[in-house]
Amino acid sequence: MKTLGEILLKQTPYSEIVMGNTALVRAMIESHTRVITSYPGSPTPEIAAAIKAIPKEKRPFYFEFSVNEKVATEVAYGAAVNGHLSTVFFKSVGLNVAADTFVQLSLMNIIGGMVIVLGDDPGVNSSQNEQDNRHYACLSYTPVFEPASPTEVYTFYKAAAKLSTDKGMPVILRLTTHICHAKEKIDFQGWHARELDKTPRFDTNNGPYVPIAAEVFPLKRRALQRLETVEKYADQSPLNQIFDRGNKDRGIITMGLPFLSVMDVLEHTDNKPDILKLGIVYPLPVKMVEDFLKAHIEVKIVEELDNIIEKDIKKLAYDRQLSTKIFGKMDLEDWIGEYTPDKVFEILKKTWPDLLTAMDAPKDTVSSAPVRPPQMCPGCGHRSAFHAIKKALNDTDITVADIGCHTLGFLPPYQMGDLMMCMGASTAMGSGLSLFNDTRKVVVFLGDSTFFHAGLPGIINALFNNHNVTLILMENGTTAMTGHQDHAASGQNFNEPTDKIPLRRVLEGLGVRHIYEVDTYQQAKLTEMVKDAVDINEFSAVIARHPCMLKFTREQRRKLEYQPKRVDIDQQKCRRLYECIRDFGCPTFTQMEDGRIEINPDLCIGDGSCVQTCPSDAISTPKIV
Ligand SMILES: Cc1ncc(C[n+]2csc(CCOP(=O)(O)OP(=O)(O)O)c2C)c(N)n1
Repeated sequence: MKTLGEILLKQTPYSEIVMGNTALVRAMIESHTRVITSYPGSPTPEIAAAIKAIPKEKRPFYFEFSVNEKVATEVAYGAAVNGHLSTVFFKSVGLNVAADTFVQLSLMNIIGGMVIVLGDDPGVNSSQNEQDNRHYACLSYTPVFEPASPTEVYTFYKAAAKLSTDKGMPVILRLTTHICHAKEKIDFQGWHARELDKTPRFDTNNGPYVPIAAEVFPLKRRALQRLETVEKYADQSPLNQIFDRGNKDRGIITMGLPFLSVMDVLEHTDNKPDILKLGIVYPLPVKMVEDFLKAHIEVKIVEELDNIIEKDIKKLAYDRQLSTKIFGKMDLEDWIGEYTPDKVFEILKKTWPDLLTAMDAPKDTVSSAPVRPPQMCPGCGHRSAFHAIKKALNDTDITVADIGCHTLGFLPPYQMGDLMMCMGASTAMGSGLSLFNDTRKVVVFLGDSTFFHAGLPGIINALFNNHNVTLILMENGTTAMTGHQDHAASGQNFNEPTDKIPLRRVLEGLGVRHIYEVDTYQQAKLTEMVKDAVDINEFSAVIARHPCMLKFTREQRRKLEYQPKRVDIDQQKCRRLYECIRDFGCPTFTQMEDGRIEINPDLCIGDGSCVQTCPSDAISTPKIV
């Protein structure tokens, strides 16, 4: 049996069932991509997991997790103007962080080529919003390729990399959650390793690379001209496809996941509409769209999230004075959520009530699945922290959450986190909340990965402008929420061990005068520290530390060092006060029908953080089972 790493490096053609995210890695290898960067975020982390499956010394490229998406984009750009085909990937909202750099890319002559892989998240499976990143493409004159299947992830990346290299311009490969995670049998082509050319090729003659003032107009002109050439390229490209059913009345224009849903819904329908499936969604293949409109009396645009293509197509029809009746989004609901088959069924029914019958309605396979509320894992240090911190605060105090596993502290029973925005925003929002506020303490939470990602400017601002905020740094040694990627305080980067950048020393270096530090399992101590910290009328910080227990136990299992442990309930001592479920809230505790509390043996990891929470001393110290 070959390992995934061996499969990805295979030189001869082969077929394999893989995820879209894995297919992307093979496409990057075949395209001779040399530098790949990222910051973790769903739905993209499995791209890095596939990269990790290739031993470092065998990787035909360099990969790093950078400290945030902006930095990742800059590293990839630097490599690309030095002649190396590069790629940066991150999640939807990552583009907001990268934007200041990203929007300049199209002005530049990116001699090596650069593909920006976006993991958009229609349906908000794991994001704080449902933003449609195609808006950024229009804003920055950057072409967008949008695959509809893992096979297309593979072929579209290769086409995007070629276009980018040929034209020296950035190209976006826009993936969405289910395209990243779907699996499919893909026929991969062969690949031959090339010697890595280490000659630095950066040359200012390929520039200018300094876009200021008067330099910008010619660069903008060139970006627009390039986009025009891509429009012509799109008209010829096999990535845009027509499914001709000989229907002169009705046509559908669609792309990506919605295309698959359309095909599903129409499977048994008579009189199927023709379909124009766009693979290049920006810029539009104008001639192809015009011909498609002319060939049909009515055309429906089935487009997930915003009505970007609808507007372009309606403008085109207006400019060319076409009489085709064009249906775009029809009500508010059409703007929201993933275009799964059931949704597309409703949308097509609204448009053409006679097209579909109840027989065509997709079977509901989702609503029968039990709902699982999000919660912290058994043994999570954040739970212990919130349990202790809650005791230090008044009900009127304001707590500001940030993004990470600790965000879940906003849920009952802790309810720590009255507001939340995006990565790194907690300290500065807390600063604002502290203004004209002498009575309600402001406590903000920040994870350690987020500290480096976008947390530091808010902290520096709070110090610089003397804001009265207590920062609680939830240090668990990893980027837990997205799958345990290392960060600058982990002592390890993606490729090798590295010096830790300790949070305490950074805070000291910034001049934080009041720093407390404690393991979150020491709940009484943490409560006292937080009380002290909020009583100081200036910026204070508490480092609330405990390793991520999910990562810890997984590593122990891998090293065959894991010894299953468990706590027990002494039913004689238990006074049924239920603090364990009501206030501490570890999912391990189960209340039985007769009122007893029992331990779920499948969940308990025997960390013992609960022992101190029982006023009846009924929870035993953990024992090996
Ligand atoms: C701009 C942006 N990039 C990436 C993400 C995905 N993401 C969600 S939480 C998180 C980091 C969490 O790590 P940390 O701050 O250490 O908190 P932990 O989950 O370990 O508690 C990331 C990268 C995001 N939401 N926004």
